[in-house]
Amino acid sequence: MRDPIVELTASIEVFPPQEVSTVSGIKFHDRNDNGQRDCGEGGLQGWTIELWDDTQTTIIGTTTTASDGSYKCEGIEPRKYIVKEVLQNGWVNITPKEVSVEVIDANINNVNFGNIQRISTNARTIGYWKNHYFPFET
Ligand SMILES: [Ca+2]
Repeated sequence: MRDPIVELTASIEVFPPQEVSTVSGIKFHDRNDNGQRDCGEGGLQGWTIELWDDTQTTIIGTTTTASDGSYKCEGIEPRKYIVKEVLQNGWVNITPKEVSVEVIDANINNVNFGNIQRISTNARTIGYWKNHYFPFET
């Protein structure tokens, strides 16, 4: 074997691509006040959904629900987030207003928010009374 005339060496650093993911869900009118989306419970359009960092000091972004109530926060980096709904006047949240999610290497779906409409301070929708039997429950 011959000796090389010139010996070349090189190093290449390869970084993994920055993973980006999606957090999505549905905002729906929880007409029967059970915290779940049932048949016939439509989406709520035009509601603001906020994406915060997990310390809730920095807002990462906002989006608005579409006509079917869906929303999607795309292109986010892996970390923990808080997803919040912004309540509108006359509505009350049935599901938690804030949901903590940890994006690792996959999309997070089904971060859903259910709301009912209040007619007055103590009023509930007809659906509420189908599921709650006064005076046995408070
Ligand atoms: Ca429901």
